[in-house]
Amino acid sequence: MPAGSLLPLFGSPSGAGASGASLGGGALVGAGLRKVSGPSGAFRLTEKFVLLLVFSAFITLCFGAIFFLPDSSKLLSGVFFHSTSLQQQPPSAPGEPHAPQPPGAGSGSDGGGGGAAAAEREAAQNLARIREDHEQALREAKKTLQMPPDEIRWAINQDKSNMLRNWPGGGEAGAAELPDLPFRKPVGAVGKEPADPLVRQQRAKIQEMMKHAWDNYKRYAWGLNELKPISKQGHSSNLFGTIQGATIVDALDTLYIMEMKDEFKEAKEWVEKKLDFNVNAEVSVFEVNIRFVGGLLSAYYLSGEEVFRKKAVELGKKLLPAFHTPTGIPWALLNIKSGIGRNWPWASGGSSILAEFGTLHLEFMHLSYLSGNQEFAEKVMNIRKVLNQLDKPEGLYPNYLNPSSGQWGQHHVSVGGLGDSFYEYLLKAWLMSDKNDEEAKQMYYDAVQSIETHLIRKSSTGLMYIAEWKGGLLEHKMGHLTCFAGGMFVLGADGAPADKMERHTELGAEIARTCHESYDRTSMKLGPEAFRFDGGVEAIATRQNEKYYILRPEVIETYMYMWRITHDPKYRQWGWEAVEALEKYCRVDGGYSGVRDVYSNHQSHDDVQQSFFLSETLKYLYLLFSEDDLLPFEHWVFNTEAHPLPVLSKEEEKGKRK
Ligand code: DMJ
Repeated sequence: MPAGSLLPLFGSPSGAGASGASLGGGALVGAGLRKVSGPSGAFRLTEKFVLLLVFSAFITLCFGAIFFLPDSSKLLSGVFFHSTSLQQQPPSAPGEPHAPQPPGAGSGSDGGGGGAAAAEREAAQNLARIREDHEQALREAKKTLQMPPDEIRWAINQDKSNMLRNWPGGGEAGAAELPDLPFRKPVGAVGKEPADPLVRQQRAKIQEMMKHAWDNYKRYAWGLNELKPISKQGHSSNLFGTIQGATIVDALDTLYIMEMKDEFKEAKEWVEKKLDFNVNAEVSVFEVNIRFVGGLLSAYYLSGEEVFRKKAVELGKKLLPAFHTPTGIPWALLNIKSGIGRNWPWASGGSSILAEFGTLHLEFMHLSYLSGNQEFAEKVMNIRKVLNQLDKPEGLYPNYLNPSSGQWGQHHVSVGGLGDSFYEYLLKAWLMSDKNDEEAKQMYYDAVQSIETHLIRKSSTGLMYIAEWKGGLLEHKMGHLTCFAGGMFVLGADGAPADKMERHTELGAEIARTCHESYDRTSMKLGPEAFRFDGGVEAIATRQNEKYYILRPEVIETYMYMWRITHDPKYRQWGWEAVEALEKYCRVDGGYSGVRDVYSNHQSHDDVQQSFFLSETLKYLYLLFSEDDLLPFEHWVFNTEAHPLPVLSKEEEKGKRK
């Protein structure tokens, strides 16, 4: 809806009964105006009464709008300085026809007539404009009043977004006009050499792996999203539409912390010259956020290079139309040119996915901080509000939520795919807020309590696992993705209620052990996509389509958190086993590839070097073999793609700069 329609939207609720009744007579209002402006004549009592009603409604509308509109200056200019505002009408919303222009509007010519005639013509034109606009406003008000309340809320939100379109630093020129922001010197952006010579060597080996992955990407797929290391060409996934360069953006911070300076420099130059978001592309909002926005934010916070801030904000702004739904729960897919969103066709009843809309918080809070605009933060805080208003079955969050009705879809719950990073972001929202975001903290620990009660089980030999919940029934299966939870539990142990702290560390350690078993029970010593605890097996994949490994990081991520917090040497040992397996089965001439069956002795490669192998798997391995001074947890929180984001103080979160 165009910004010009603010008047009816805000005017109608303020005048409820009276304006509702009078607005219902749009045709009468028009007739009344014609009578007033026509040749003089006597009015009958009923006509006078109607006129009085019309005028009082109009005055009520104006006053209502003046006093209740958040930005009354807009209204004043709209109502009282009308000819100017008409000439500057905003474009209609996509798909909506342009508002009708009165004859002659915007024409600078007086038609060559004399002064008096010109003045009369102008007066008539002004009157016509006022009348047309007034009628248009009444028509829209009437339409608005007939909408169901959900749609009214949605329309109001859309109007607010339109108003905010011109926020500081956010014009069409993109982020070129971003406010000045003194660069905060990053803490622990590079660490000291490990004291132990063996660990030093191991860490150097991981750096060499990064070099192999990067050099081959550069050689065969430079500028494309990912590398096909066997066929030695580019790989494009539909997650990013026609946005290019996923591997470059995802790898930036890993290159930086590994002190691969030349590679970082060439990556930065590519971002400067080639990274382009002005494309007609339908993208996954979640994937673009965690990889591109997250990668750019981290690159900025580590290096201080303004280009990364500018690009992150530019892209963040392109994602905002995804939130134009009746509830503000974003669409999963968005065309970043048209701003049209939709959900995955396979998602339960047109739902958005918990792990997707629940994994925007960290990045969006930083976008607000870096741009000085609160809209990003408001969007994600609204998601939380919607979630808080809903009943949760047994305190659990189903994976599907309908963005139009605001109701849950199927009652499936998972700490793996479709649910995982929502829980991660609750904990990390609290940590990233310097432990001020009490609401996130409460939601996180309550959620873990329900997960523990309803999903966490032990196998007959004592392996702890997190099952999936399908409408109250448990499926005794755990995904590779779920293995990240070990790291999350131990990271959150410190903030848990006093009587639960040890339990959270124990949960982390037990999940790490189970996930290690899932690796150890394969031929390749790499973990399957999913493993089961039924039909007589434990931590083993039983279905052929669950036996693959695509270079995922979650198990190594958990080793890294467990190591940092407990310093138990077994986590480095397990991490090293993974390095050896990766070298043996996934490394090929052209980079690193996933494998189709981790239980087989014959390598069958899937021919994809995932961008998260560089951003996550190799970064977590490097951190596992580094000292704790590299990206210390008191100062940094990792997004779900392992991009480090600095902790923001209370003032910074509110947009104030230090
Ligand atoms: C990554 O893109 C992110 O970690 C995401 O949250 C889930 N899966 C992949 C890696 O497995």
